[in-house]
Order: sequence, then C-alpha cells, then structure tokens
Amino acid sequence: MARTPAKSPAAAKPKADPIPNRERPGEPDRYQASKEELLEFYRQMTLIRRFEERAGQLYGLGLIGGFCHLYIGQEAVAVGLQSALNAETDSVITGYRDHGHMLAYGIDPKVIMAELTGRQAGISKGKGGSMHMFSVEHKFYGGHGIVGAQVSLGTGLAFKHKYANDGGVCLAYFGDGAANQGQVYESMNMAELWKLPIIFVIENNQYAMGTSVNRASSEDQLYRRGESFRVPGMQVDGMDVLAVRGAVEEALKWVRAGKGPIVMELKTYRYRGHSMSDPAKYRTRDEVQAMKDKSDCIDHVKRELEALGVTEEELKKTDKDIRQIVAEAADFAEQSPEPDPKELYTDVLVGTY
Ligand SMILES: Cc1ncc(C[n+]2csc(CCOP(=O)(O)OP(=O)(O)O)c2C)c(N)n1
Ligand SMILES: [Mg+2]
Repeated sequence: MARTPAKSPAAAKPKADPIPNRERPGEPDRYQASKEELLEFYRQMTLIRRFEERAGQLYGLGLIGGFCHLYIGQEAVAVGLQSALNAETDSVITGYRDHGHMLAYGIDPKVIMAELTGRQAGISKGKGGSMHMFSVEHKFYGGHGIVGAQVSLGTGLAFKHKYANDGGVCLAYFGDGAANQGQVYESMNMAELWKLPIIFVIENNQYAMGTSVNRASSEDQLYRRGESFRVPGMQVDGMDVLAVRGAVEEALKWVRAGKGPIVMELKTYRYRGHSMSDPAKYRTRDEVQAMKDKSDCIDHVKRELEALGVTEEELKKTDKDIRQIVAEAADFAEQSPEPDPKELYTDVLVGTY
C-alpha cells in the first residue's frame, strides 16, 4: 500500500485498499537528505517565503495590480517535489499560485518580481503578471488562471513526452478545489489509458477560496480521486519537505518505469488569504495560528538542521543573504520600465473568429 499517512495538518481517515489487484508503487520513506541538501531546502523555502512577503507589500503599495495569490505556508510542496526532477527533461505546469514553483525551479527572482509589477524585464515582458508566467527554457508551462485548465494542458505535455520519447515527466499541480473539475477526470482517464508520464499533484491546502474541502468534496481523501481510472494515489504530509521528497521519488520511479500516471495528494495549508483581496471570514485566526505554530515547514527543517549541528549564526547568514536577494529583486522591478505601448499587440493573439 503506497500511502503515507498525513501527520499534519489533518489526520487521515482509515482507508480501504482502493484498487484491488493493481500493482502499487512502493511505500515511500522520508528522504535521507545530506546536511547540504537540507540547507538548500531551507534556503529555497525561505526564499519563497520572503519573496512572497515582499510581493504582498508591493501589492499593498499599489505596485502590483490585478490578482496576486501568495504561496506562503505551502513552500515544502514545490521545493520537495521539484528538487527530485530532472531539469533537462521534466516539465512543470500549475495554476495561478505560481511564484513559488518558479523560484523552486531556479528562475531568477528579479524577472519574477518584474513580471508581478508589470515591467518590461518581466518573464512575460510585463504583460502576463502574477498568474501568467511562463518559461520554455525552464520547461515551466505556466501560470494558469482557469481553475483545472493546467491539468488537461499538463496531460498534453505528458503526451508530448511520450510521443517524443524524451524521457520527461510532467508535474501538473492543482488545488483541492480544482480536483472537483470535470476536465481533471477526462485527463486522468486518458493518461491511464495511454500510460502517460504525468504526476497529478493535488495541493490540498484545505480551502478553495472560502470553501473548505469538507464542504465541497464528497470524497475528501483526494489521493483516491484516480481510483475509477485505476490510477494509484499517495497521501503525503505536505508540510514536511523530506516526506514530500521521499514520496515523489517513489512516484517518479513508477512513472518513469512506464506504468502510467499517479496522483499525489499533498496535505498543506496556506497562511494568507486566497488572494490579496480575501476577507478571510471562513476560518478563525486561531486555526491559522495553530498551523503556523505546530506545522510550519520552515521551522520543521530548521529543527532538523539544528539537530545536525548547524548553528543559529549559519542560518542567520542564509536569512540575510535571502533578504538581500529579495531586496535586489524588488529594486530591480521598481527601476525597470513599463512595457512600451507599441508592445501592446506583440505576443498576443489579435484576430476575428
Ligand atoms: C473555471 C474556473 N472557475 C472558477 C474560477 C474562480 N476561482 C479562482 S481560484 C478558485 C478556487 C480554487 O481553489 P483550489 O483549487 O483549492 O486552489 P488554491 O487557490 O487553494 O491554490 C476559484 C473558484 C476560475 N478561476 N476558473
Ligand atoms: Mg485549495
């Protein structure tokens, strides 16, 4: 049985064997990281958090327009999963809560911040903004504002990996809310039928805007959502980067062996509102505070590092370096010009239908 019981945020319910007579992926262990790897996880998660905090401030100052969805709280998911990918071959696609996935993929914070602020130097030339960032070079295929759309597009990317026999796997992220979208299931069906190399990553942060999973989902154990298509699933503690990395190793083994898709449900939590304009009336402050106090993914790694003998001073030095990187990204963005008005019609489809 390839399921890791979630230790947080919510205890998993007892489970029956979902797909009888089906070979299953191995039981994942927590990843045994070296001190250097653990430090790198800490560095990346802290970079995402500080970057997002700064993005929140710039939004407050009116320097970021439109929608802006922050990833604070969920950092261990993107960092743990993407640390296991092969950057040469594998592809990533996600929704609108996408800044963290780009940072975890090593994309320059400056071009991400410049995009958020709508500047020419941004990764989409300042014309996409927070929800529409893209990098073919990094095989990062967006940044999508239509809930669930990235799942069928990701299935297309997986089809391409198989068709071109390029050895790549697609990581298609979506939320607990998106997991109720019809196109997700059409995609799962096709992916299993054609044994496509895709990991369906459900980032279960407990809420879709203001609606909790339990209010919206008749089956709230989302790792089971592939069962009708014989797609196996894993449930993982998404607040523990080593559990995430350990689980994705097993998932990648499964997919790379040509056994078809797999569902990973990462149980996680977002600390901030759905977007910057969320009245936050659907949960209590105490609930959020309890998650921060008990399950924070960065605190978790900090404790592990301290147990390995890493000193507070070393961590402070890393924190300082990250603050510097984020400050430079924000300065770079603020000093970059806005796109030239003549760019209005480039890179966009203008036509009649
Ligand atoms: C097809 C579609 N329906 C509705 C919306 C409005 N909408 C934007 S985000 C969202 C909630 C999605 O929640 P979830 O999938 O859990 O992702 P999270 O925001 O928690 O990362 C909704 C309903 C949309 N963008 N697209
Ligand atoms: Mg959600």
